Amino acid sequence: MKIGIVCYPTFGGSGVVATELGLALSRRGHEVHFITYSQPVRLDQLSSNVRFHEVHVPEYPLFHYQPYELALSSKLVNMVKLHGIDVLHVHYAIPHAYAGYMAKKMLAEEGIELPMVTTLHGTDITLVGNHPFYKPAVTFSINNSDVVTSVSESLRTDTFNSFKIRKEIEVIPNFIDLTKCERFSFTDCQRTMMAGEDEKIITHISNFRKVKRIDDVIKIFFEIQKKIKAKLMMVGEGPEKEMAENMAIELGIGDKVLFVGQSHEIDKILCFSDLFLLPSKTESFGLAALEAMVHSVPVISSNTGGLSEVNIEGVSGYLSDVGDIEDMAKNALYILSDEKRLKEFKRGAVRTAAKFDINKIVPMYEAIYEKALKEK
Ligand code: GMT
Repeated sequence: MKIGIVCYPTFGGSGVVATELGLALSRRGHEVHFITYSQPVRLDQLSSNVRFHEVHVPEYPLFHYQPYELALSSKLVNMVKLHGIDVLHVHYAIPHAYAGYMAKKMLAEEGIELPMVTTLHGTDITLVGNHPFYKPAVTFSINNSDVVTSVSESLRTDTFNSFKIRKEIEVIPNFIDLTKCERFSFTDCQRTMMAGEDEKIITHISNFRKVKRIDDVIKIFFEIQKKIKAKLMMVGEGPEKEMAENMAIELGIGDKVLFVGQSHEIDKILCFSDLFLLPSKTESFGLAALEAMVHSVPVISSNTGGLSEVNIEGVSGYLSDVGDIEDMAKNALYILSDEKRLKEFKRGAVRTAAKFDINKIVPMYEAIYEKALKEK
């Protein structure tokens, strides 16, 4: 099959899922075309089955806002015609589902039927998409997609609760390559670069937006380090980073909190981590938690959105109410303060991650594409 994938190319979860999916599909023999404004960050494997088409938005003095959707839909039309793309898969409703729908309509005028699958990822429904300025367009583009999927049961429910949706939404959870750890040599870990032998390493990875409650990450760690020797690794960039850096210094733990910025070495960082913190306000799935779990890192998270579908209470970690720093710190200390218990949770984390095996989930997308093609 020839599959066109539209996504955000940045470090965000939806872009990571879209890229990993495209790469997996290409390994299964499909021809995959990524269409977006710059090369997706995880698109690092050369293959004749994978192409990247960059969307350019020419500057024009009259434009206050550059019309990206227009450029994207035109690029989609051109690429579908040039490469004979069979099916379009757009990730994150805004503005991709809208641009995809326009491309579909333009192609239909020329007698080309292009089925479109839309995958809802999170804030396109729970935050941004819900804003009255976007809501009618998001509702319209979901209802006019040929197939709609969501990454968790919770997101599916949120979508039906917040929008007037006439379509069925199929849940296809995010996935992980379970061989990641086998392929990654643990001798490369270099834990000693980051912390002393007697220190535990606690990690948080995100794009440091308000929704991630970065201040809670610092506060939880502040409580933990009062009782055990530990370092906190803060991985990522975003609007809340400076606030967190100041907070760590004000709390007198500046030397224990390492802000490492955006990293291409997530596997290495997780390999030497003992615990992962994800106290988000909302989280439709929590891909970062799953990535931690596959590396045997237990997760302390909030119990919001789809997190309870990923992080299993008492097995892969613990879940607390949003903002309950005391409970999160208590649970973290319970796991970290006993080596035997920590090992059990590490095993529980990998076992839980196995449910999201890439080899089980990618065929679900293939089945969806087949269905969309049959209905065309
Ligand atoms: O960062 C992104 O690209 C999207 C982002 C968001 O804000 O919607 O992440 C969402 O999609 C990820 C991949 O499916 C999920 O793992 C995240 O839980 C979800 N983020 C939120 O719901 C806050």
